[in-house]
Amino acid sequence: MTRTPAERAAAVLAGDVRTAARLMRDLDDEVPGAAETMGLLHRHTGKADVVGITGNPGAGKSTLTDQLIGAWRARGLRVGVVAIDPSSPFTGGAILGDRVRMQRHSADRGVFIRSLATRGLLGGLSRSTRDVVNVLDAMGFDRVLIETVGVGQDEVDVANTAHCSVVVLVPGLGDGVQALKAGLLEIADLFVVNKADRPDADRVVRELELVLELEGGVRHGWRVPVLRTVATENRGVEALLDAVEAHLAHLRATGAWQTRLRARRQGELTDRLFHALRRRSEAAIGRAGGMDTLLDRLDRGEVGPDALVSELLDGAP
Ligand SMILES: Nc1nc2c(ncn2[C@@H]2O[C@H](COP(=O)(O)OP(=O)(O)OP(=O)(O)O)[C@@H](O)[C@H]2O)c(=O)[nH]1
Ligand SMILES: [Mg+2]
Repeated sequence: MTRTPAERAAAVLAGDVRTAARLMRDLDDEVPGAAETMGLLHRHTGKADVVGITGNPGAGKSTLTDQLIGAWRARGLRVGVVAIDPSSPFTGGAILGDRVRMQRHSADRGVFIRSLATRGLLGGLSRSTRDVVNVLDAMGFDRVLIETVGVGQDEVDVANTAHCSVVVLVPGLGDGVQALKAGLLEIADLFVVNKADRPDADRVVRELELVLELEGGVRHGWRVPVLRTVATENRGVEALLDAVEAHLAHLRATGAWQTRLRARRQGELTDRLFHALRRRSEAAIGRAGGMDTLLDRLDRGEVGPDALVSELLDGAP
């Protein structure tokens, strides 16, 4: 049963979950026609509020995500989730864990959960993530949550994709100063100290508040709050949700919401451009007889590297 891109796009817009899931996979695998379908959907994006949730492995991000889904659903909002598994793409352990953890929402048509394995490829993760976010956005989900482990570039990419970035810390693992070191202060719109049932929680909150005070703690007129949650007991979740919603309202009131959407579009465009250029380069190298042939020509002094780049890329399809 092959359908045209227009038919698939229409099905996704009508909320057909299976077609959407299939499209996400096809985009990932660069199956012909998938990009065209996404092209048709793109003008239906730019409506959802995108929320990033990041933090150390085991900080409780998935448990918190699960509770946030429940809380948003209780307020009548539809929620899409992208859970990014940073571990090996082969084990899939964490993905399975997330599926089980968020299972209670599996029969709810107002919830769509998609897990992604990170890719070794340059920009692979952010491209897949952005695709999934865009499909969920086009489908009309009110909130799209991206769960990712706080590891370097990924969390920065997610921060650039999200309207609101929630950074989860836990007592014992790291303190406020550590957050500062990790560069998390620059990306956090909200801090959550999860596992607040543990003894050191108050100290972490105080330290973090101190660091925020020293650093100003106010970004674009928004005072970055520090909240406490016990995700496993659903404690503090309503307050967290209120804070996220307050931040989103602040963004809308100040026009920053559109600025962040534009930053997301820019990331998407440059990602795709670099990806396309990489593809083009690889194809050109192939047509020229492979890397060794090119290196031989350089060795013989026939041509310099810059001239070779021009030769390879100019006029290439
Ligand atoms: N005591 C306590 N345990 C918690 C709390 N929140 C989560 N946990 C537990 O911490 C463990 C990790 O929780 P996850 O939600 O899987 O954490 P995660 O950040 O999604 O982990 P990764 O996706 O593997 O990075 C689980 O055993 C949870 O039950 C909490 O508030 N208090
Ligand atoms: Mg998780």
